[in-house]
Amino acid sequence: MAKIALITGITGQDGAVLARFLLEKGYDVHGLRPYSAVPDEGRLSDISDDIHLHYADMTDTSSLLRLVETYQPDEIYNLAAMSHVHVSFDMPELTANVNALGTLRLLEVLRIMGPQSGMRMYQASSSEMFGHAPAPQNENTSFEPCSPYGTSKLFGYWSVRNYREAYGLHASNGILFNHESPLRGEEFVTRKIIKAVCEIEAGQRDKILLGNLHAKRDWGHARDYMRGAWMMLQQDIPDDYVLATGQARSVKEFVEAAFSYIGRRIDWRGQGVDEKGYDSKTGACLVEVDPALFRPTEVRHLLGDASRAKEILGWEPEISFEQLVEEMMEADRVLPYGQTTKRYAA
Ligand code: NAP
Ligand code: F7E
Repeated sequence: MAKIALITGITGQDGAVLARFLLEKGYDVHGLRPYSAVPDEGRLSDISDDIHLHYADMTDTSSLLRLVETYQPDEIYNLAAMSHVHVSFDMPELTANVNALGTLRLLEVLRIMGPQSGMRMYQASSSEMFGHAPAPQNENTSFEPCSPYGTSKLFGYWSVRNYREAYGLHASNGILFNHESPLRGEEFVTRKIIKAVCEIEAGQRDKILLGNLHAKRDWGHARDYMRGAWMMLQQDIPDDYVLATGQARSVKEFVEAAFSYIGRRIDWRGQGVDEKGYDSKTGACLVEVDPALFRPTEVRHLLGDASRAKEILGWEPEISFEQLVEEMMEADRVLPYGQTTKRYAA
């Protein structure tokens, strides 16, 4: 019989990637669909006939309980979150309600179902929990979160560990470093850069405005990371694992990689808010800093050490940084008649 998976956050980047991965493995995939006046199932449009979406919300315990009781999933992937770090400073209470209490609500549902139900849960924990902790970071690094998003995720992380110990639940934390894909939301820096570079190439805009150009992130591919999340739930013993590539690059380096794909080189001049990126051939200004995009506190350097996942799960990333940039550029590149070159298939 097909295994049943329930994905919270199925309409997000990771949910859409994981749903495709699980369908390929023969799972019966169910997803939680929060109510919104304008439902956005864009990322799921090509698999909408193959999955089951149900109205439920991480802030509504009874909706979660009803779903889990009705469909008795073998595996639950808790990916739902208010996931934008900058926005979390503007909406800290909502962030905590969805990310922290939402995880607790789901754990309570699993506690009610009991360990004998055999249900397994994956919790989408984040490298943002490391915050100011020096790089490289692994499972033994102390957490020093510096955003409402980071603190909310840390509550979820510790709740998973506590419920695992207290009630014998099979629940695991994946501490995932940044991972991207063509399905990444446009408000995150990689997709924002990629889209802007494609529009500059097509003559639809002149420049891109960015915040902190010097922050460093360990960027991997969502497909590799969702495979890793699934691998965690195939283990007999639940545990916590870092997934990362072990390579960090600055926002500037990501900008350079995206422009290099369309054959343009960037020369940087100036400092701080006056730092600008110029086309090395034409001298046109292509990148400027907008201080409104700075965060009140910023995680400067994330660099993951995933050796534990490699040793115990046998997980390693398969998609390189260059392949990631190429895939994102190909998906967003604008043809003269206004269509993208390729449709993304996960
Ligand atoms: P995402 O694209 O922002 O997706 C978040 C999902 O959560 C969306 O489906 C969203 O639904 C849903 N959601 C938000 N509030 C909800 C609520 N109250 N009830 C039910 N669903 C709700 O995020 P992602 O990049 O796929 O990330 C997936 C998870 O991994 C998140 O928990 C994120 O915090 C975590 N994470 C991500 C990364 C990364 O680099 N991508 C790294 C570490 C951890 P709508 O579409 O309707 O808004
Ligand atoms: O920012 C800098 C920004 O918003 C990356 C989420 O998936 O990964 C993600 O969080 C860096 C930061 O991702 C802009 O200040 C500069 O240093 O793409 P981001 P994030 O904050 O790292 C973690 C692991 C998660 O768990 C989160 O859910 O880029 N940056 N200029 C900018 N960032 C944005 N968004 N926009 C800019 O214009």
